[in-house]
Amino acid sequence: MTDDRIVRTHAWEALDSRGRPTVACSLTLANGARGRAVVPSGASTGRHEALEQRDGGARYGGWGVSGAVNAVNGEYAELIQGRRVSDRVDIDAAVEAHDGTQNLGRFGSNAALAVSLAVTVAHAASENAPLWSTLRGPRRPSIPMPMVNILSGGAHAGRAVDVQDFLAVPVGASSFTEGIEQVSRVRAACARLLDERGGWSALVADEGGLAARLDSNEAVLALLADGIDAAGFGGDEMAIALDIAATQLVDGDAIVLAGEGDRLSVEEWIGVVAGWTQRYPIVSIEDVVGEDDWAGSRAVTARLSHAQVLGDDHFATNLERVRRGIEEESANAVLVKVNQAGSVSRAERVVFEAIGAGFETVVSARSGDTEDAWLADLAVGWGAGQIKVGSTMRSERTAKWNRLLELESEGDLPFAGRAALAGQRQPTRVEN
Ligand code: 2PG
Ligand code: MG
Repeated sequence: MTDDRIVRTHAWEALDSRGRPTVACSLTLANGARGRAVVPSGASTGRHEALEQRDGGARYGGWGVSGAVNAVNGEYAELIQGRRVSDRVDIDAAVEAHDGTQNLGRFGSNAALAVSLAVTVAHAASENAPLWSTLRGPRRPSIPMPMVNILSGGAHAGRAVDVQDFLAVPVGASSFTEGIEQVSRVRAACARLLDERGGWSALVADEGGLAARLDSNEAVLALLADGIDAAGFGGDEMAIALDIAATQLVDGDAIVLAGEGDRLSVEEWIGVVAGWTQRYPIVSIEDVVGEDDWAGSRAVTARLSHAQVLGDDHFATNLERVRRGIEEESANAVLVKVNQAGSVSRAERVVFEAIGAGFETVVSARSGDTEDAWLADLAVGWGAGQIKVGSTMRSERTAKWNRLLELESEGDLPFAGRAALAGQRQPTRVEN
């Protein structure tokens, strides 16, 4: 084995797709290999996520990360100097121990993750192997099924409507390449319909989707279903996924739909969402109730288990929460975000645990993301089955799609296909 010890660590403040600072890190190894990675950041962040460090003060409106960058260049550079990147799990553990807090908030999860990602990338470079092939997963590597944002509301679109993400899933596609082409036709059809219905398709939300300023959540859902029809697809070819991001809608015991002037009990709200799943070809639904509403989450899973019931803020890529969710059946799938976990190996453990228990996994980008494409390789290498990155435009989104297109074009990896979704049902649209 060539000498894969770390000889130089260098971090700097870069910008994410929202123009906010984020941590970037580059490592150089004794054998000359390098690894470089940039960390993403969310908008609708959960309470149980690992904690980013932000500077506060006047620079960048308080969003600066110079403190986290200094931690990497100081504390962490010293800690990892001379360590072998092939011991990446041990390096993650050493960084976590050095921070000493569960949420990595002392030096910042953005600092810890920058190191973890750069080590993972440097390891692949040192092996002269593609990143995906150097990862360990519970299943064989595969090209994931994409879940693609078409219309946005919530925290990603100035609360145009309450529901955060309206996504298309190309369930009939026989390859990733075919699926992305099909979804891009759906987006174009939805853009035309949005203009006809009083929206403005030139307004693009945080993840490259259409900012959906319509009268109600259901009006947006209906627009997506109509766009799928207009693009020529049936419900068995192109299905819908929703991310409600309901933690953002919780007020005490109620769910508040500000756009519609409605205040509902959790039970009433679950009834509304269940109605949608009957009228529209919805195959996956994320964070229907608040992140800590375990009883509500169990009720959602019991009622909607014909679909994939996905926990994002609810699990926060946290092993303990995922274990409890498996035990209590508070979902049947886990959204996996490495920056919620704070390290690649923590996220990896969540993927193992979830798949081992018969849950499915969706590897996800953040609303604040970058041109870096490591996420695509993580999803492939872990055999996660599904990936959610945003829409089919804006380079921080297409960087990941483009990496998957590249990997599929090489011809060695199978496409996970619709079998990757939990809670399989035949999606159909019911006319009222
Ligand atoms: C989500 C993500 C990505 P954010 O809620 O699933 O869409 O959003 O990164 O803002 O948490
Ligand atoms: Mg979410």
